Amino acid sequence: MDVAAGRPTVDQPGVGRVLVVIPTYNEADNVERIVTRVRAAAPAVDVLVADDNSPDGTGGLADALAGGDPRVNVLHRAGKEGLGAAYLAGFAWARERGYDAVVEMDADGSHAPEDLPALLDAARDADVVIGSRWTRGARVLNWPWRRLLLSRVGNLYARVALGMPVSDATGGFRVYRASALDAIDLGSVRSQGYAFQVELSRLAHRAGVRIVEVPITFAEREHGDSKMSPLIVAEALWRVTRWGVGDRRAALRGRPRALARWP
Ligand SMILES: Nc1nc2c(ncn2[C@@H]2O[C@H](COP(=O)(O)OP(=O)(O)OP(=O)(O)O)[C@@H](O)[C@H]2O)c(=O)[nH]1
Ligand SMILES: [Mg+2]
Repeated sequence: MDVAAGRPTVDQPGVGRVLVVIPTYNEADNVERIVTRVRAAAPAVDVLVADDNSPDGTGGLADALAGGDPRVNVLHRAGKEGLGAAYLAGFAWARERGYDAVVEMDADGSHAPEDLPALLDAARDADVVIGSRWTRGARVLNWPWRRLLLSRVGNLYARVALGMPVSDATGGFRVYRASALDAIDLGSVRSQGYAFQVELSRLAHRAGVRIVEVPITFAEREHGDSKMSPLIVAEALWRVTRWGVGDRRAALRGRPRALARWP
């Protein structure tokens, strides 16, 4: 029994209580569809829509969904602060209520709720599960070649620059168990867009928690507008470069002086 909310809870086997956090900004065409699909695909999870006061009324639509389903909740935020801030607020909401795992998922249908059971299954033996577009068995549907290229090149760069064995560090369909959130200093996270996903991958990797990747079927959004912008790409490029250079400097500082002059 969830004592705080006065309602029964059913746990996800091997994982516990799971909260799916769905950040939204102007997703009125998508919010009902995605929440309904999540609840059908994974009946044992709770949902939190983290809305940044969307001008198109997404928050009100989410409230209506919450009114009809005790497992659906809404976090109303004052204004648009970016994906990273919305997720951090959602994670804090989950931790305050004792959830055992949080799931990150976009509202636009790019992440299929039907893949959620496979991710949660993998979470039985992992601290972080990344739904990957770039591991064997994954599919990417209807993405223009420019987006495919950006994602492939961006992930390759992140992998090499940061030395992380992760094929989809920018992907935003993930499970973090409480063990992972405890190991990561979330208060230090400053990234907003794609960089947020890379930063959390990096922090999880550095913390030494178990990260596994599960292939997903990723599809281009069908309704509503993308919030992706050149600024978001630039932020990721800048931060990954800075982290990569910082890591190399730190590694050199750890070496004998003579060697340090010859990187
Ligand atoms: N709360 C909140 N959600 C956001 C913000 N920016 C984006 N989102 C949500 O984050 C998710 C991903 O945003 P998208 O616009 O789909 O960005 P993307 O998936 O990187 O780009 P596309 O592949 O072009 O769709 C969606 O559910 C958005 O509504 C924000 O500032 N605040
Ligand atoms: Mg999207």
